[in-house]
Amino acid sequence: MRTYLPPALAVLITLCAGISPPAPASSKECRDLVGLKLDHATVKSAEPIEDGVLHLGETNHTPNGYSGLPAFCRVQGLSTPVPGSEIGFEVWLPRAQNWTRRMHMVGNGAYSSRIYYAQIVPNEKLLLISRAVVASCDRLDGVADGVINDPRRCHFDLQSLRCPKEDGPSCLAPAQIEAMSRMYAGPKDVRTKKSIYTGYTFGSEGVVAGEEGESDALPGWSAYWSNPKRPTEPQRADFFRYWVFDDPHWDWWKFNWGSDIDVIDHKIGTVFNAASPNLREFESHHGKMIMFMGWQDPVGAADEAINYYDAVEATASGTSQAQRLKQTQDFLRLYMVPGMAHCAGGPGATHFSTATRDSEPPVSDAQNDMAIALEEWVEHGVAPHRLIATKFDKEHGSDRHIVFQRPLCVYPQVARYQGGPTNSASSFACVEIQNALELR
Ligand SMILES: [Ca+2]
Repeated sequence: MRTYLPPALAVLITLCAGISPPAPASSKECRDLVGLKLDHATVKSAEPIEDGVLHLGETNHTPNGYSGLPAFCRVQGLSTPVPGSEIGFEVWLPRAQNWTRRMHMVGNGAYSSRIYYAQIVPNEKLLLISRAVVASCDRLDGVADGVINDPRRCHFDLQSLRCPKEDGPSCLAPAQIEAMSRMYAGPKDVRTKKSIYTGYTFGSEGVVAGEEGESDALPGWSAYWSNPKRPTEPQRADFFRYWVFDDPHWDWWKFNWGSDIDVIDHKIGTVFNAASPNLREFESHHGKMIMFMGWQDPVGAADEAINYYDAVEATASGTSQAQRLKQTQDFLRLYMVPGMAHCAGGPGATHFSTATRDSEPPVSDAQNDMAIALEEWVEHGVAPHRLIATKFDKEHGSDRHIVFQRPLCVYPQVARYQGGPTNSASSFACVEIQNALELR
């Protein structure tokens, strides 16, 4: 019996030999885990979920509950590996006889180390820009579906939205154009002019999930780079205020895009940065990894996934680029997902994995479910190739319907429309980008 578990909890780990206690067989054994002796960790609660129905209550969880789960023991605890630490965790333990001997982990959203612009561009204008960008670049891929298949080919001219005279609701003032341009370009070190982080893609500004006038389900930059509760400062200024500079009176306006970057790297970079392209130890243990990234991600810039993948490839020993690509693809494959925002959602086909939130596919097999594709790769040596992603008319519910499907292609391949019904993945091929000109 499969014990795949739904996403959306902060940390979710099914049983793993070596790091977890034996799976409980009864409700009493489950509850008794509260007294379990662990090094540097305490089990705060252990609740048997016998009927497979989990209520998460009136919280920010979406949805606020799950049903149809296998019986399991829900364990919540606190880990304190070093003095002063306080790391909450949750473990779902399946019945021992049902355990597949697979571990499934879900991490919570990382604390991003980025300074961002003040709300110089109002939220409604971000949507205005996104709509204009999509209108400009949607058809570059041959299909008018509200999705920019490859934003690298989109070169929207912000000046086309420039206000003829004074600032207004349907145009951009010069300062707003300047702010937007900087977001697309990414921050540079003021001393060396070198890139600190890649820029954001066209289409990530305000993720447009509906027609104009309808409510847009996803906020884009407005949820991450500006703070609706404190509009005079960026969303995560407290990260720098307390974690980096340890100063409640720290003034984010005085951030220095040079020396302060050094302070960040020195003080917390060694703890927070997960950017090393050296995966040789992982590879040597026959590890397999699938990465995916939404092309419209407003949190992490989409190109950063490609940059990381390319950096890993550059560490391969092959003497030709083709050799290095093959060596890398033997254990690491990247899928760029058109029209997807941060990990899920967006105007594109974004349902392709039970291993992440809001992405449950319509079919449970290795072509529709990236999690199963990974299992096939690890357990049977069958590497994933073209996968299928699905766009539903709504995110949840048994009455949802498929709107269209698209192939997900192994980077550096991209999907290309070949003709035929545009709602069918079979109308698209995964092709190589012939040369850099195609990206212009
Ligand atoms: Ca399109």
